[in-house]
Amino acid sequence: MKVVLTIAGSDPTGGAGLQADLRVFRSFGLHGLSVPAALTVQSTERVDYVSPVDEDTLRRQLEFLLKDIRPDALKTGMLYTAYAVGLVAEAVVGHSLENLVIDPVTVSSSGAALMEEGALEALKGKLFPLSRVITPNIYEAGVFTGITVEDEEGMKRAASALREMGPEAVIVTGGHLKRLAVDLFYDGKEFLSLEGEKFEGEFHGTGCAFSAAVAALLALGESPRDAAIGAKEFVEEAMKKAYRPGRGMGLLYL
Ligand code: PXL
Repeated sequence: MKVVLTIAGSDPTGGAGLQADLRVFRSFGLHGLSVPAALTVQSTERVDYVSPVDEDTLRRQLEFLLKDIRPDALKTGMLYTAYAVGLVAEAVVGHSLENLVIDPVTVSSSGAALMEEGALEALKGKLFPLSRVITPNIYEAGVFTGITVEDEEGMKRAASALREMGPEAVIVTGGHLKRLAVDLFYDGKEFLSLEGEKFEGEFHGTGCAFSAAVAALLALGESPRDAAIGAKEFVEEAMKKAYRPGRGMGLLYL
């Protein structure tokens, strides 16, 4: 059985973070490994508090696990600290890990910071160059490039600038654009627009589920392009069956 690793934050609601990632991996028939980089205190309404996993514990989790099991792909989500970014980069290089997918999370849907000061710079400088695919949403694409993304033209300009930062392919997810849910794939050769259904209401964890599905499909040997197409379909199906277990945002059926 193929194996995928997530290094991400814990979300007690199960809607995002490593709890969601593990369910996505299983949906693709894969075994999931999970290393928490931060614990969040949150409900479906908001993130209340974040506690990073300390550097020594994080290093030990990665080293002890990776001495035993070699994942076929890995994804990062909420790493939170600059040292977590550095430790992941060391693990990827040290173990020659392939198929790194980066979900460059910045803030939660409710506006809470999911990365500490300095962590975004580290992500861009140390981890983007080691990645196969990065999956920013339009807001995150703007944070990393300084380009305000308001339409498909802006998505193309941001995707080109992001690709210069090192990843083999970039998928800018446009679910937060006003009219359409268009995602834009770019691998340096081809711009591919992936149009999807626009769903009403607020959902939690769509970015996590999308990047986890990309990682799962890369582990299964798909190309970044086919992984983008497959992951989009997967998330759309999960959104059709979304449910609302609490008082806040809807969660995907993963
Ligand atoms: O959706 C981004 C995200 C990622 N990871 C964790 C989160 C959130 C959003 O709240 O809590 C752990």
